[in-house]
Amino acid sequence: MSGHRLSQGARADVASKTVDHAPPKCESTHRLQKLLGVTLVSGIFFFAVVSCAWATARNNGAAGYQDQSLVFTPINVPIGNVLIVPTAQYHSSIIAQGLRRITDTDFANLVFDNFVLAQAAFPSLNIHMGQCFGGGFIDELDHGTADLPGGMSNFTINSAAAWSRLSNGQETASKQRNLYSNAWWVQVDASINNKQMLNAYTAALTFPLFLAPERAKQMPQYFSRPDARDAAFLNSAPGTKIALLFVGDDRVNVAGMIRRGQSMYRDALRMYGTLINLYGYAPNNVKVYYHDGTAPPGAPMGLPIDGPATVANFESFFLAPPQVIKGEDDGIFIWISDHGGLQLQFTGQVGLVANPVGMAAQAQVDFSPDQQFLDAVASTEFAKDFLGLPYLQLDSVLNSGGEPISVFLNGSPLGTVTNPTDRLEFDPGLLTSTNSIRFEAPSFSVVIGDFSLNIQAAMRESLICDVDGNEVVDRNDINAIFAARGTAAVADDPRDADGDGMVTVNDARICTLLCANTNCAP
Ligand SMILES: [Ca+2]
Ligand SMILES: [Ca+2]
Ligand SMILES: [Ca+2]
Repeated sequence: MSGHRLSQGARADVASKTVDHAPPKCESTHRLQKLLGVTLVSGIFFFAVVSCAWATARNNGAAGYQDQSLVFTPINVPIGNVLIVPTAQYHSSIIAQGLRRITDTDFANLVFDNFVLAQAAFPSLNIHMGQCFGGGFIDELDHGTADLPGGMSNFTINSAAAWSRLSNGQETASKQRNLYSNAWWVQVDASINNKQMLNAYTAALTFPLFLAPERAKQMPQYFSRPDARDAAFLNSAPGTKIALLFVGDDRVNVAGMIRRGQSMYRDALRMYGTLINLYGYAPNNVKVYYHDGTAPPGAPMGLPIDGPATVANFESFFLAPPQVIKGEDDGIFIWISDHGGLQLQFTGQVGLVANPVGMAAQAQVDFSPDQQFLDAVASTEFAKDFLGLPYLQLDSVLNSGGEPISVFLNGSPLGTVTNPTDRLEFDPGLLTSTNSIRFEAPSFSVVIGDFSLNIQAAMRESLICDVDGNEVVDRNDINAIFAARGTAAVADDPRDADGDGMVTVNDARICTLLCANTNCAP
């Protein structure tokens, strides 16, 4: 069963009528939503959103952003001693070095605790999320977290992909780039366009090299509050300006082989140059954390890397910023070019119960994920893009005896865990529209706390224009497109670069721009 979702048109109307400028207190309403799960009627959702709305918030222009927090799954516990009723919610994350997660909630709390609650007035914040699933970072900033119910008041965020969608890129020789990040950078690079925030987002959507089929798959997202922020530039704050460029991992999965890439390094290099040369950021005020701290072999020089992209270095930008942030005159820019992760996070406490003599103690949790999450885990398009297999992680557990806990997904054993951070990988094909997770341990002293199902994307190379599939766009591909001109495109047709359903001369023209070598030489 899919989750309930409020129509975004209704939401925009509500926001425009609201006049309250104070951060509304809505965390308790969100808890209520979570607890009520699928039994919640749409009228209550409507009320909850009204109570959380800020004046003049903008969602993707008129289209609305895809709100990850309004997606819920029904949870049942047919076996077990329910101490705290389990609920489930989707979260997006940044994947730092060591494949560690920085979740959307972690991120929002770092911003709230260090840059909002610590100041007399809100500084301004501009965020670019280039990674997969990045749209899932919007809802925490919009609705708030337990640390700051109601969210913050002075920010823009744009993401390359909606919360359940991948962000794609290209590793073709000398053309390494993340498709949306590159399109957005072109817009904010003052030597070309010098775009305001909403304009940059809108123009990036139709940038010729951010091809229509990719645009439709990725569904870039935008949100600002108040909508006066739409007119902001990257340097619009008159006071101190600091920036974080963070690339958690720069590898690419090509035909199941994980290898070092350059696309995100080059993205970071371009963005850094624009901040320094065109928007007047002081080099010392721009922190760059990239992959393992070293530039990829063969890449151009010039990116001053401050260290590896670890969780600790990410946090250090907020805990000890390069220059002190004092208030509303100051501006913060956070830019992520990364892989991105997606979690289905279960929160609650279920005790194992004793079974007949001689059998292990058990608990079982049944759930039905949203179709968007299933697609992200299980579809053939997504499966080849993983940095690793999906995994189950026990995020908290009461296990005073250190007992081995065996975990089963739909009857298949995933393995045994004893420590809360142990990961159990699973075949994505195991997950279906209705699932059960069973925990077994020798005794019934074990209590299962929070756990999560996780996927981590690797950057996928765009297949557009590479007709013969040799990972290079060259004249052989262009000739094949030209030869097929006037015919109908098939599904995911690499020859249909503009996505209009036909193979035409225009597709050949676009693909010529993507050739790796001069004159499209092979
Ligand atoms: Ca989220
Ligand atoms: Ca080719
Ligand atoms: Ca076409």
